[in-house]
Amino acid sequence: MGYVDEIYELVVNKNPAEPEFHQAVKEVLDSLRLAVDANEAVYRREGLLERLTEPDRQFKFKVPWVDDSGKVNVNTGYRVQFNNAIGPYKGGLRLHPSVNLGIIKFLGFEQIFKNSLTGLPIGGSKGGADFDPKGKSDREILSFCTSFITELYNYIGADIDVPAGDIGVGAREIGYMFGQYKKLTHSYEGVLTGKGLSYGGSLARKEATGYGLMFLVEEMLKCAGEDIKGKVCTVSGSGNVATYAIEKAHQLGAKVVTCSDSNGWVYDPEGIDVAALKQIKEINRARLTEYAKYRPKSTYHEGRGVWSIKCDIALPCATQNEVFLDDAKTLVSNGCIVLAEGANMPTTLDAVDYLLENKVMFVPGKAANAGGVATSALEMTQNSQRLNWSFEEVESKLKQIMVNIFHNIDDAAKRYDCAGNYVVGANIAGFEKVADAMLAQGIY
Ligand code: NDP
Ligand code: 2IT
Repeated sequence: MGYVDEIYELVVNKNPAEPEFHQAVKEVLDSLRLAVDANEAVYRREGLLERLTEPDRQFKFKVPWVDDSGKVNVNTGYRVQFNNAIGPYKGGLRLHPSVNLGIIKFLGFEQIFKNSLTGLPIGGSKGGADFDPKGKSDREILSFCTSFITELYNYIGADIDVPAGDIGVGAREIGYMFGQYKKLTHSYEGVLTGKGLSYGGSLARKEATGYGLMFLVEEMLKCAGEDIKGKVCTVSGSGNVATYAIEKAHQLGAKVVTCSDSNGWVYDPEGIDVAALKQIKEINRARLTEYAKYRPKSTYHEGRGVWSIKCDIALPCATQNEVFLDDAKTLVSNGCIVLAEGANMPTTLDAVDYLLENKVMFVPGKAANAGGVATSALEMTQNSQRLNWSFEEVESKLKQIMVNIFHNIDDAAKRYDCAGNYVVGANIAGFEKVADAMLAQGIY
């Protein structure tokens, strides 16, 4: 058995009941095959893949908090510090009832390669809790966030591990955590990113993941001799990534006709109204069922269905495993030419294979959604310098980073005779720098 197959088997045996973690590791290891084969003797001797697939450390902790009726509730918090070969640990926090250790590990593992692809000095980590923010009052969110960070603050720091947002965590949650961190440490440091603009946040961080996704897609299409202008896009999700992907897609002249939440989806043939979406999601914190009030020509459908709509470009921006093989078949038969992952691992492995076989330009999340964490790293730089850059300055740096990512993954794929396979390209390009840094730093 080859080295990568041995390591995959080891990971599955050591971490049973963590299917999302297995899936993420399988995707990476399968694409590293060629790069690993070329250096197998050294990598085996140095235990490189064993070290890469085992988190440096993982924390699991109790998060007691008080609801508005006065009752005490208890959730489970996690932080997995996966790898800091190229910089301090960096990665988001997810608050969703589905969160468990395996999900946090898959996200932390992906983050290693994503962060490497940004070209910036950040290692990989992820955290969160099985807390459901839906329907909670501001005071309940405050109670939860205060308790969560009161434990987590022991393990993080501006040069140690810098959390940020993910599903269920935006500027409100980051603000509550930052306030409590300050109180506990008597310090004012850039320990979290995605902060509000009045206390150290970066302009364009809120927009960065969705904008970055579209900058990468624009560049990829340009290199393929296509124009993003006039293309029809389908988007899933209606949170941070989805909203700003739609906004930038429209600015670039494409038209997005769908969005969704975990209950249902909207089809708006004239193009999603971003102002209405922001009002519903960011201000009212309401459900997409409200969208038709703003746009009478749109339709709302219960359940799943975004991928049944004919499109040129599919942009899953909700959560993991939301594009299945059947969806991939529908997308291909409808003439879709691009699927770029705004979310982390939204496409199942068999669906990815099908898209690649059918020559759809498929860009994995670790490349396509890296604009969020890249801009977090720019926020860290601004905090260290005690400076704030303008929106235009941050956005232009973000665009350059996404253009560079596309060319790096494209080149890496070509180097290994896999032109157009951006899964191979992204994994190899992300891996090379981390492997080099790990080997240079001895055994840890
Ligand atoms: P938000 O919480 O802002 O939005 C999440 C959206 O996805 C909501 O519309 C939500 O619907 C939907 N969703 C979440 N879970 C499910 C589910 N199990 N089934 C169906 N729909 C679901 O999160 P973000 O926009 O920040 O994150 C979206 C994705 O992008 C995630 O995969 C995240 O890891 C990834 N990502 C985020 C980055 C960031 O900077 N925020 C950076 C890079 C990647 P509902 O409201 O009904 O729950
Ligand atoms: O998945 C991700 O890259 C994020 N949720 C953003 C992480 C960050 O540190 O900005």
